[in-house]
Amino acid sequence: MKWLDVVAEEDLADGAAALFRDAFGGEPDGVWIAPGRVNLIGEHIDYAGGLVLPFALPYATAVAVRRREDTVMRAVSTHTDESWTGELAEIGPGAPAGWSAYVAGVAWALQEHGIGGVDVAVHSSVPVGSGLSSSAALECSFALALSELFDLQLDRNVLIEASIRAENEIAGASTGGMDQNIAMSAQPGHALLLDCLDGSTRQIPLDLDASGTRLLVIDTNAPHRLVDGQYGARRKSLDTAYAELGVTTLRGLDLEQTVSRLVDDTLVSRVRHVISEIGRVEQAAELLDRGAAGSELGELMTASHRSLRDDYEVSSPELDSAVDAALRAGAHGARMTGGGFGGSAIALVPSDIVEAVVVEIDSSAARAGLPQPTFLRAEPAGSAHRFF
Ligand code: GAF
Repeated sequence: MKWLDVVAEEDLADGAAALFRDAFGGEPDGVWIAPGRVNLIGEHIDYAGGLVLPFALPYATAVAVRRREDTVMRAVSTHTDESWTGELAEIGPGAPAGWSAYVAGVAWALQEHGIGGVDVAVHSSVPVGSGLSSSAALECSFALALSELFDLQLDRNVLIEASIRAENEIAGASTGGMDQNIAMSAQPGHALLLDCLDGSTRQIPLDLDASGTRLLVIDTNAPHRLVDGQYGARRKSLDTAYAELGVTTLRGLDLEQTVSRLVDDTLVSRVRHVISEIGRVEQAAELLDRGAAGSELGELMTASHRSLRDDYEVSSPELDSAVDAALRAGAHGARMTGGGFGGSAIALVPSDIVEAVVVEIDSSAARAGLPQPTFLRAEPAGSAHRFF
């Protein structure tokens, strides 16, 4: 069984600072850290004005950053030999491409607030391409770094918006904003109920121990891609549904009445997912308010997965295998988490059967000839901050 160890913040920061010295010489001005996330429930509805319930993971990204006297930006990472050097003024949609779009994009989005050139070195324990929000962890750690280094005095909401613009406009991933919100707003021991219609948030205690449960994160090691056409296609299908229904959001609409007004079967399925998923998040939040993170929450998670698999069609054989195996082995519930099409699943598991569930997921993947999954620990962690 493959487990991914949590890396202590000090070691993450050391890794970023060591790379900084190697690549650029001298010391960084500081190191900033932001977390990856899982979403407990409320999937593919942030861009539809829905409710989502993510929490931050103890896996995170560190950026070591130093101001420059000019308008050049240089970016390096321990994850790849691919580095980037460019002028701030050269940054725009599609330029640069690849991983550096996420940092360059943040600099681009904050330029109007008065930033100059920087050198940045990245080191992360969030697995890349696993649907655990490595991109938002990178954007948000760097956005906070720029804000503090250039004394921009910006509210976190402005940094969230800048991070979203970096991802949407420069990296070309039309994502919805949940990931940047949780990276900037997470509190240890809590999930964040985020209302994507009005932007309001509520911290909800997530005490898994008190419910005798553990949340297992299963990285299927099947890479997920948000910049290919499928994610954008789901967003477009909702736009078509809004136009046919004459609405700007599906929030608050009655499921049966709404789908009866649609002709196209695919649109019916997409809309059914969105409206039913919003209802499941409301129920999940009520359960957590009562401190009940057990079997009822698990049932909602499994229903969410079925809806994502059958109605929204964003699951994959690897995700379905992990979810089915977890349920067979006695998990209270399981679902894909994040954008889907590969990536990660989560399972809510009675504490005393974690090992049995892990074994069943692992051996099911092997029997089906799928990649061996990696298991991660999921205690709700805190938000982006300066390490030194
Ligand atoms: C990705 C996106 F970045 C989020 O905005 C969200 O839409 C999620 O997929 C699906 O819920 O993580």
